[in-house]
Amino acid sequence: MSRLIVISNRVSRPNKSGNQGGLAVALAQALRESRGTWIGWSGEITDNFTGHIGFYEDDGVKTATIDLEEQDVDEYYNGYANKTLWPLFHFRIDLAEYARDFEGGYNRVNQRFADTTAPLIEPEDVIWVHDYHMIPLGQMLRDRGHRNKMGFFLHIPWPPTRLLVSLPHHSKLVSTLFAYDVVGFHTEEWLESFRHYAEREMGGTVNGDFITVGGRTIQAVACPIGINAKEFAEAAESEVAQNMLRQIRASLQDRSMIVGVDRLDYSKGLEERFNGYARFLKDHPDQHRKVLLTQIAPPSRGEVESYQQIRAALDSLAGRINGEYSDVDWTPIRYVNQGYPRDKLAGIYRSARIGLVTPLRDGMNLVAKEYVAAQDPEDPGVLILSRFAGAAMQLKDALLINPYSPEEMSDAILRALAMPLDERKRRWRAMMDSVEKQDISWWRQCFTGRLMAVDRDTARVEPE
Ligand code: GDG
Repeated sequence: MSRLIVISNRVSRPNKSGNQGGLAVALAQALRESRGTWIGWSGEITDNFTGHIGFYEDDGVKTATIDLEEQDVDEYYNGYANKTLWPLFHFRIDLAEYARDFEGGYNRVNQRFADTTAPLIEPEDVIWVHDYHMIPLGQMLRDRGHRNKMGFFLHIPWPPTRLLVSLPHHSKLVSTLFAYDVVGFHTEEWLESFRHYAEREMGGTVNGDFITVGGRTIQAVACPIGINAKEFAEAAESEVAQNMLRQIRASLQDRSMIVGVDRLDYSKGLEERFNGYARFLKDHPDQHRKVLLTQIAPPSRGEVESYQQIRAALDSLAGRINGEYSDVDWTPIRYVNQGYPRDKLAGIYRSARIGLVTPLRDGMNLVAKEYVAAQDPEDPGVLILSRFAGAAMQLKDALLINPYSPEEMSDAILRALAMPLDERKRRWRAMMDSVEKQDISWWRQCFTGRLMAVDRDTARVEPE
């Protein structure tokens, strides 16, 4: 078995928090089996970048991390990755900032990763690069002479060509993707947009999964990421989750709870969610006191201004809605800016009659799948899901809504609250089948299966 090298912005070390996400667990398993290494930024700042690598091995998983300079973090991470690419790839060109320094910093840090990683790579290693922070890395490794099998997976949407061309030097960035052998997306929609760009902007030709541009052929595939469904369902049965469930139920006093769980990010549609819920309260005074919304939203990317703004906007919106509708013994929104350990989170999902997942645009959205996996099969809740989440392609038995429409959200909440048990069970079973079948191991296999099968001698023409 070839050794797997995973490269992503951050690495997640097993057992450090005891609270790893599904992606980290899935990659850790593959790394353990192949005696591979996970490489990324340590999250630490250094005064002077030296290329020093911190090597660790936890629970059979090797990690190698580098520290970055403050300017690197400003320009590469907060800058190009999160002020330029993230908003643009989530269709928010109004929020995207184009600055030469950001692009320079992004390329510099990717070169730093290439320099650091290159000596660690053996000829037979298979390299798997993750996400928008690292798009040009594969090309930089090829420039250093590495002929390894290399794959890239994008965890966020691929935007329509008409939006992507607003990025200065877009073709320079996208052309670096053709250094990989396999490029993966969550859904056919994102894949289709990528193909469109390759054809229209690069003069490429598409032949099934293969795209050829300028003599280089790559495979572009859709592999929807999943969760560890079995483990999540077990977590919902755990003592910790059951205690959480009891604690929440006691506080609800027979009211139905709607739950939202999201990083505090404008792409998650939190303002629209609060407005949709407010619309429901306005439309249905008879439902007051019978329902409440618990929104868990741990802050993220707090150094980026648009994230400070969304936080302030939500603080004020939650306050306004609660001010307008609360009574002495009922508050319609419980707005919580802290995160919870996974077991507790599973209990929170399970205690909610409705999972409200309303991103304006989302590569996949794992919360939707976690909500499904955490339900009681005998009395499952209802998932209300934005049609603009990648997950909507698989979870067709959710109540699919347009998150921009407060009316649709209000109607869906009413419908979910009234939904009979047999319909809830039928919808849940269909969704759970999909979540169980296309779980996190399936996803890993979907991508690495393609990558491992690449024949480097025949599958593609080497760059000049
Ligand atoms: C990107 C893409 C794609 C959240 N709050 C807590 C907590 N979380 C966990 C959730 C879930 C994860 O964070 C969030 O995953 P999402 O998929 O919803 O969203 P992003 O963070 O934006 O992830 C997304 C994903 O990459 C994978 O490819 O699906 O489209 O944007 O697992 O549970 N976890 C804990 N406590 C919290 O309070 N423990």
